[in-house]
Amino acid sequence: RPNRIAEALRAGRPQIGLWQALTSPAAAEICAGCGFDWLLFDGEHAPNTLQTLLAQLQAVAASGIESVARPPSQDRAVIAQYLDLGVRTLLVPMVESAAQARAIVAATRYPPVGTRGVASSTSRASGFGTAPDYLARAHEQICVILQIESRPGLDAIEEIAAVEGVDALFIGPSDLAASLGHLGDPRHGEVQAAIADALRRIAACGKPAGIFALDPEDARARLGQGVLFVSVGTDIGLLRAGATRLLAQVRPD
Ligand code: 3PY
Repeated sequence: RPNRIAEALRAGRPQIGLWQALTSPAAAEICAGCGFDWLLFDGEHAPNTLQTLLAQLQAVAASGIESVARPPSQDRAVIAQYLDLGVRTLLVPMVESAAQARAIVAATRYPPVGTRGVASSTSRASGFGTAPDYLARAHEQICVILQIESRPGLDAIEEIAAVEGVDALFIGPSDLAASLGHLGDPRHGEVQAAIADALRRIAACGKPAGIFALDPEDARARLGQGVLFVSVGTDIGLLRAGATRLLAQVRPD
């Protein structure tokens, strides 16, 4: 099955997604039926284990939605575990140099091109060893999206974008704000100016860009600017907003 995110990014088609941080297979299954292009399972800032990640991948498999996962780090062993579980699109945090980008891409490719360890019948990705051409063709279905979310990352955009196998660059506004001296204030003018400059430079490199939108208006604006991979909210945010609104509608003042 081709990776529809990779195909869409190459074709310039926007991909709108939702961040899953509850680590709940039921929440993922519900959100998978809502029409988003992708769901992201967050291993960096949500309490996911490999087991909860697997359960969520299984819960959404029947829906056909594309799953994205963010590993907690750039560790090659963790990336291999995510790929073996069947994650095909990776969002890798805090990339700050071409050397890091090369190592991440290498972690997603089998030797001699890369460094990914070979699992056989133990890997869900290969249909537990039943997909005969998995080893030869895995790289065709893997989409590598790297996060630019620090001042060194901004400085290295061109060299990171030039690394073969990098499919898109994704701005993390919260970490970027922190790195630029505006912790907790991603809407600060200096942060927003840095994001605008970063998006222009990513486009000039001919790479698709992604971003974690701050609200629906921000998401629409980013899509209008040609940002293709846009996260528009989180399962936690939706639950909190819905529950708060419901109570306000029925509790007497
Ligand atoms: C950030 O905003 O820093 C992110 O990584 C998205 O959650």
